[in-house]
Amino acid sequence: MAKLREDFLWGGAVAAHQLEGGWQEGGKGVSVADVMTAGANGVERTITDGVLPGYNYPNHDAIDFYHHYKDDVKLFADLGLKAFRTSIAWTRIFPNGDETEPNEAGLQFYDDLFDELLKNGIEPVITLSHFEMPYHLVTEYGGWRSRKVIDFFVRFATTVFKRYKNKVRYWMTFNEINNQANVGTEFALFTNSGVKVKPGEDAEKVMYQAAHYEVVASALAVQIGHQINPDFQIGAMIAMVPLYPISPRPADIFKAERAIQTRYWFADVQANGEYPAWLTRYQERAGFNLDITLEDRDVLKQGKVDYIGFSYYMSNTVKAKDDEPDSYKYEEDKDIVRNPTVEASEWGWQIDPQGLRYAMNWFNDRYKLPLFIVENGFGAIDKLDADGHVHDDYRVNYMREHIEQMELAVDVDGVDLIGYTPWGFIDLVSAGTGQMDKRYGLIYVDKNDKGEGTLARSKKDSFYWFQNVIKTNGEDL
Ligand code: P53
Repeated sequence: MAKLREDFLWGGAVAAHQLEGGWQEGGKGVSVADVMTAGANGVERTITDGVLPGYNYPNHDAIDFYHHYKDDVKLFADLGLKAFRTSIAWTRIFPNGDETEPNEAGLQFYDDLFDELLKNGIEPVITLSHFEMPYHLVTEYGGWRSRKVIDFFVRFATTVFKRYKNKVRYWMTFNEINNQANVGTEFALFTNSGVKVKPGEDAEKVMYQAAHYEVVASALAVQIGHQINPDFQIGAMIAMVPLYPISPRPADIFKAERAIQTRYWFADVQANGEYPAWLTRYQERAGFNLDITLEDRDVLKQGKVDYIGFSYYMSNTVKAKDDEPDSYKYEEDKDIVRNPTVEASEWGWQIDPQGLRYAMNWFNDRYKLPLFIVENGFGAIDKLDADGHVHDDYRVNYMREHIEQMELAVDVDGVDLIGYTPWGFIDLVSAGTGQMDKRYGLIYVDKNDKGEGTLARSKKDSFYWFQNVIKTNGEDL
């Protein structure tokens, strides 16, 4: 089967704050990830007011990639990776976010890392903002509530586009920009936008404003990036969780449609260059009175993305309330119901390989842009055998079934796919829970939730399996 592109980017994905550590090395500033404590399965992470004594902040040291990257890149080359997706920690380049001059030590770190990757035949794929904006921008400007942050982001983007214009070709602006559609929990708005909702505030209104400034900033970055290097491919990055109706009842079907619109309008704006009609009406009717200017609308039109990067882990299912308002409002924390036809992981993430093929067709029909699967994977508690090895057949099964569906979407459905970079292919800190023991890796890292361990790296069974998948360009699964 397969029929993937000859230059298909088999890779692996991580984010700076989840693996680098070195939170104060090389002049790095404090990021939003640095003020989030370790949670647990079912226990949310706490967002503290700055870095306080007595708390466990797992991102501070993470897996210390900052000091291990040379050896780690050798392992990545051994795995056969053609691409390595990471982010540039904004706080290494602009420690507070609002400086006018960048921090040279931070820029040099990524020069060294990218050189090491390229020397090993691995192409860096870069996310500009992956849940790690400078914390100073939160305390001084309220995060993306402020229009000023557009300028700070654009300065950051311009700086790294110029510096790495001959080393990086594939970029993404904001990681999972659409997570914040879920305004019912504090996690997404804080990690996406550095926004804390105040008592009495309408979280939805705050989200729509912050997200608007982000899509404008993203469109500006696309325009500027193309001026700096016309070969740049600059993508959106969307957390794709297909939303199915629980039944064929028309109200459930329409509820699912509204849920999809609510979660994916971000991609509509980034790919089509304009807001969808339903959302403009929704915002007007709600009386949000947002700061969206004619000039902004023009920027959006001129800054459409080149491709859609997306993560895919699971699907969800929704059910209409008995008394839906005319707007058919979708509230992610309330409207999701268990899908009885699929299994779920220990964290309740519903396993649905076919949903990946569905998602690829959906994106393709809607945007007609190349796709890039920049995250997929299975979080699990791994057990070491007597010899210290991890036999993770459950992870191999998950990846095999997803890659099969991915190949059907390419081969049978004609989707144009750039690459596949499984998430956390080296164990790292979980974004959602701050755990180390929720592992996605093909490479094991000896560190546990308490922070104990030697940090030694070792290959799991899935490493050897994926090595062969890459070697055969997806023919041998
Ligand atoms: P963790 C929610 C739903 C889907 C993807 O997630 C998500 C989240 C946020 O938790 O995040 C992405 O570590 C994200 C990564 C993250 C990965 O998925 O919570 O881009 O930073 O680590 C897996 O298990």
